[in-house]
Amino acid sequence: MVDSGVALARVVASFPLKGTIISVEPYGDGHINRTYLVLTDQCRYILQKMNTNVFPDAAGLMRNIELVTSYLQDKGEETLDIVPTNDGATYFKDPTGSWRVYAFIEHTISYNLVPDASVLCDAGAAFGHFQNVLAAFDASQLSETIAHFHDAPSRFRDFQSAVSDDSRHRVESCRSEIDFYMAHTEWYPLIMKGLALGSIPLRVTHNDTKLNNILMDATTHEARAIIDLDTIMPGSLLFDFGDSIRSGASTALEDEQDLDKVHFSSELFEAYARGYLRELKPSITDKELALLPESAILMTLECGMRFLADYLCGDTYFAVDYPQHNLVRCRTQIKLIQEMEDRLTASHRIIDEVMEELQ
Ligand code: ADP
Ligand code: GN1
Ligand code: MG
Repeated sequence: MVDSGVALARVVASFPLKGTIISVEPYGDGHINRTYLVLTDQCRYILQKMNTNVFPDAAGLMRNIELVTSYLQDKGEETLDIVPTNDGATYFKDPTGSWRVYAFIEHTISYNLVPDASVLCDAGAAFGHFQNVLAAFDASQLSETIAHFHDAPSRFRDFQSAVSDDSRHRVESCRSEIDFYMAHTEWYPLIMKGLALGSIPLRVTHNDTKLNNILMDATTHEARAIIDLDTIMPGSLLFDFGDSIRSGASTALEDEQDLDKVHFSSELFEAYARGYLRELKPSITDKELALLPESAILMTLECGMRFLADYLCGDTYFAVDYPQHNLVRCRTQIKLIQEMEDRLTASHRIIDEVMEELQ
């Protein structure tokens, strides 16, 4: 579904944008919000129709982003810059939806697929640094934008309901994928149990650390800004590490249909871990360190299960380009998980070696 030109013109006119509007075009590859690039004769902006199906409390969400971005700006970090509406609000609401505008972060590029290991090492360092900077942020100010976001046992219960409801009669088309997630139940409590017991510390985490949520400098390829701050909430560092490996240490796109091209790359895993641990070595706990390889498996399980549940429910959550899209995404995740499981011991060795190297 696209927004009409008339609706977009009215929305854009509600923000004090510099210059005359030249175009408003769909932009980027996010699965959640509807993102547009607004080009004027003076500069560019990002316009987003917030997904209020996913984030019902747009006001709370924008308040979080305002708090986090001003905190980051005070610390001298490059971050999202909210452009307030003509009335000074953080977003604009009309019958078509809830809309926000960010300054376009110029001369950057975001990757869906990592071009080489050094880029992933920089991404790891950037997310590690982000974690460090947020360590002093008072999380009690934040509202929970999505409840139970990385609660894998709760995700599994949703998945089981999607299977038993079978509302779109799709279960028969994905029996083996369903069986795969049913056979991995022992994994799901791993992080939530640690958080509940206190053996894994609760921190302020990004919670959506996939590769295209980081903007790299277009010339130097170094990380510039971490974006998509919609899910910053209390969580585990393992959520963030695991999700970055899920998306960054794959040799193919998340929706690659040819599974022969999809591999978990130990080289990329090592590169990300090296950058991440360079930043976090002083503050990561032994327990967190010991679970880094497992976190990649768990976060890939969780994401694949979410894709499959959405496929079974008729694709109401993630944006899709074709009817099997979520199933295709779920299959790439399964392939990655299988290879991560096969190489779990090697991944632990890599973490040990990286830590030794950093001594
Ligand atoms: P979603 O929640 O749907 O993933 P994002 O906020 O991640 O939406 O935005 C989608 C894409 O738009 C990003 O991956 C990035 O490429 C681009 N993008 C978002 N905000 C900016 C910005 N301020 N400057 C430049 N590019 C941006
Ligand atoms: C979504 O918003 P985006 O496209 O950066 C999703 C993540 C998934 C990811 C899978 C709020 O991320 O949790 O891991 O898709 N974000 C939300 O690609 O659900
Ligand atoms: Mg995104």
